[in-house]
Amino acid sequence: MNDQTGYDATIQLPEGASTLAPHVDSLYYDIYWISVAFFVAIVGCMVWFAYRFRRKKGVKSKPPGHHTALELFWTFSPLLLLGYMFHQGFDGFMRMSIAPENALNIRAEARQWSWTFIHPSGRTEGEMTVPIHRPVRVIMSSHPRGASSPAVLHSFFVPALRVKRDIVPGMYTSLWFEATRLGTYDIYCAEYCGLDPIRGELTDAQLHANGRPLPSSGHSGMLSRLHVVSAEEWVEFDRVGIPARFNGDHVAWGEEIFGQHCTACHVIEAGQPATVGPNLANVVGYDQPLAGGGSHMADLDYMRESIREPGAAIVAGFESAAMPSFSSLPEANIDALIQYLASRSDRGAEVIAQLEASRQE
Ligand code: HEC
Ligand SMILES: [Cu+2]
Repeated sequence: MNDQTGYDATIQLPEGASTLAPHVDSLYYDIYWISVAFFVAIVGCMVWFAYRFRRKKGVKSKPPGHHTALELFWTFSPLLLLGYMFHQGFDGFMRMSIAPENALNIRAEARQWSWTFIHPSGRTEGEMTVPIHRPVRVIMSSHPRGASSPAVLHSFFVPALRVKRDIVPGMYTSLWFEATRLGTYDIYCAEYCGLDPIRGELTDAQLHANGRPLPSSGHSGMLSRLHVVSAEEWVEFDRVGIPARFNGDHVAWGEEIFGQHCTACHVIEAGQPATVGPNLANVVGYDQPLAGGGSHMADLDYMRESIREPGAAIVAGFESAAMPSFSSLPEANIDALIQYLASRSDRGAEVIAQLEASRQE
């Protein structure tokens, strides 16, 4: 699954490392060659006319009048070309804007003059790491650095991915991409976001290191890197262990996660009436009646699916309410949740054994 379809840099463009890159590049080259054709045609005619109709002794100029058909032709025929460019550009813009449903969510926080990336497990780094061949949605926001530095306009730009979008104070913006090539790529801020007033007092060593500007040099130092890694390295990178305070107790950890995300809609007390969603006591290990007839055993797969993709199987009697997807929770958190739910079921022992076994591997 790690076959790389990205490509090297050319004289004109940086390396292409995302599924969007071929689309952007082909449009770029189309526009480039259209421009070359017009340049040759227009400058060619100009040079030829300058020579052909140059001033000659004894020849008086006879300025021509209108040629309506010709004028209509050169006014309206470029519309076709412009229409093509607009269509292709808009198509690419829409592709970049609408992330697939199963995208990983990574938060990007911009400050004067640094980047913070919060990965799905909560792992927070100054550089971004993503798995190859997985759609990733970047959810971006601007933040004040401190009392003296407000939230300002920035722009997230990764040339190798061909994605760029502004980060506007007071709102979230997002884009998505799917990396197609392993490696490390530059991340820039592409919106001038200010210069530190103390800059004049800094020495060169405080402004640059290893040939790169440092954050102290202001906007131009607002640099970071994107690491595209294999699926295996990604699992290693974004692993979330059980927090130390639970001392290995997955049920207690699951109960905490349940309290954070689920109690708004679910009770988990046998005999209590259901609220928005079903009462989750005695669910694991029991057959669940489904909307539209039939039923499904609440085994480990069913439980994982119910939390990641609640729309896939709707519980009978709850057709009118919808549960949001929790697919952005890390796998370890979802498994802890399920272990907690299994501990609240008379028939949960088998699922608990499966979960414990899967952690041994
Ligand atoms: C906004 C309300 C809401 C929240 C929040 C919510 N759920 Fe649900 N849940 C529902 C509804 C409604 C259903 C029934 C419809 C369906 O099956 O999708 C449901 C169904 C389920 C089912 C299937 C139950 C069965 O009897 O088969 C499970 C398991 C579940 N939720 C677990 C969770 C967990 C775990 C969380 C917290 C991470 C959670 N839910 C958060 C509303 C919610
Ligand atoms: Cu910036």
